[in-house]
Amino acid sequence: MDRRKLIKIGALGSILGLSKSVFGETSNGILIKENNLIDNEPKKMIYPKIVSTWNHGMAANQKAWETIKNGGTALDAIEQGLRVTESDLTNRSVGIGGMPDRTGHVTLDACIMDEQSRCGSVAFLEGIDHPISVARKVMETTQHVMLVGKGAKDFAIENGFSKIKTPLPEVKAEWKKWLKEQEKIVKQPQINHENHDTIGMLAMDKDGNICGGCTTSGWAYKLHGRVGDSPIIGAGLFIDNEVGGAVATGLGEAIIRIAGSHTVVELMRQGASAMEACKETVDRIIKKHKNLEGLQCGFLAIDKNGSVGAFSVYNGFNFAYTDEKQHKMIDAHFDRTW
Ligand code: SD4
Repeated sequence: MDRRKLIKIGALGSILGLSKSVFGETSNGILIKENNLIDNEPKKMIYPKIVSTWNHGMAANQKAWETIKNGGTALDAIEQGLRVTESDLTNRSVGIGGMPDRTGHVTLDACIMDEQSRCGSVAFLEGIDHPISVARKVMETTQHVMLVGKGAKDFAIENGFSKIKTPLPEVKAEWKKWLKEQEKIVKQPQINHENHDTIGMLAMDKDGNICGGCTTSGWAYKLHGRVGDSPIIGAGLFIDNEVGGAVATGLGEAIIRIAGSHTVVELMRQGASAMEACKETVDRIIKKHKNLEGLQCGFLAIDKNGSVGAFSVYNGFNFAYTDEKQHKMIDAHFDRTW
């Protein structure tokens, strides 16, 4: 995006009274960029920082931060951080505690990408406790990017990952209850903002290198075989270390349709801030969908200068932010309210 267009958007934002909410700078200096519209000089905020989606990001960021502080790489931080969420058996949308598809199978999706644009991914993986680590193994030890289903599971077992029986008993009981309620009526699976809880994480190290990861059990009661955006490089996650990184959460089908995370990164390449890129990508989703009922999607991004932005279709999306001085939740900006 060129300077003239930014100024145009800035002026429009002011007319609409959006300048503070969309382009303003927060007290912690995370979001940008009204000033940059004038001086066009992005602020450098390069120091280690971790961001991740939703409340469960706090515990994950904590571990990721410790990993970096103990000499780990940004990639180690991503893996270790996301493993915390995957290990939480009370989490119904990430890892083996996740909700099953409509046939009772818990199928997990995850991917990881580093500062050299190396990436690994697993999808439709069943009964393995750490999909993010399997994704890293795919990236580091194979010639491939993505393994799915039985092949991914066999690969995990060959590489020493342990098998876990899923669904967990309490999850199975919930699924059985759901099945009963359905009483053979074939409905579209419902998605709402309460069960949008995939974790996507971005980490920047002290040299400004960016890595990212994403892990989920996906849409509860999805059709058997459904894979969302989360394991798809360019949809659920994209990193280009020259430009920045982005992760997505929400209705995967809508995110895939516009190659969401890749779109965010490409907009940053054209000069948009992390915040502007997330907003414009959400705008694109809104434009492509006639019916936005229940269609929540959110993007979280970090640009090469270390600026962070997050934007969602509806209110309610938030993210965990961690650096040397702060460890806290921040609400994303949004287009509309529920
Ligand atoms: C999916 N994007 O499988 C995931 C779900 C999600 O927060 O992000 N929930 O479509």
